[in-house]
Amino acid sequence: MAIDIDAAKRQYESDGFVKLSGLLSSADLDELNERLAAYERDVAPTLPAVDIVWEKDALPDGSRRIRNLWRLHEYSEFFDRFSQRRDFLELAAALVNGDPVRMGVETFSKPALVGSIVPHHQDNAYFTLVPPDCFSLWIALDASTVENGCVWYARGSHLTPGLPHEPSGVLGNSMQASSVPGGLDEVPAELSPGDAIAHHCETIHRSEPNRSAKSRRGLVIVYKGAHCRHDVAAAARYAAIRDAMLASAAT
Ligand SMILES: O=C(O)CCC(=O)C(=O)O
Repeated sequence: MAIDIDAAKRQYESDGFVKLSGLLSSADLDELNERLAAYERDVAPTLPAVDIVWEKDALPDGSRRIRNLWRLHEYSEFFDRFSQRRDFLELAAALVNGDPVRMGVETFSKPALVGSIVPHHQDNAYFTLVPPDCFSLWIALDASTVENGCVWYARGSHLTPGLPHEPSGVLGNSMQASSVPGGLDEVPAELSPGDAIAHHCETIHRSEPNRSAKSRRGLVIVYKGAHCRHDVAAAARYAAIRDAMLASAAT
């Protein structure tokens, strides 16, 4: 689908997120599903612990499912290329107000029965970028519904940036907002496979556990402006929380 960039930017700036229905063709989607299956089979077993997160709970047969994969572009030429498609970079240039840089490629899988919660957070608590000209393109690989734990976005919350965050105890999302403003206008992002949401890095969002029999997988590509810099103190605070979480997961 050709993206109407002007309309998307208007909605993104007012709400902090915008839905891009039918972003991927069914051929794109088939290829992504095949590549991801191959990645989980061939690459995942070789990844260092920092680049893969497993669901804490096991399935009834004792097997475990992957929750997150980080930095897929560093291990796969396909995901590196896919995430820098011309149409994605054109959208990114408009939303980051400058030259776009693809920052990361990751998955947020919420496996059937055992998919875990993502607590309220703003992504920039992790990214620590100044100015916060950065967004995530969350692409649905499965139908994403309230029942299987779709993402909920708080409309307009990107206009209250920089909420304090604290350790969450959740593997894969080491931080959560310490408190959230009252009266959030939360909207569930129900998506069909191939739809996507672009969300600003200061938009408060969260998702519920998946206790349903249907998996809910998202491929997430993060873009920032080349002009963004790190807030060094915020980056050090996040690194300390992340490292403590990794150390406790390893014990
Ligand atoms: O997929 C989810 O449930 C959460 C995604 C998320 O937090 C993100 O893309 O920043």
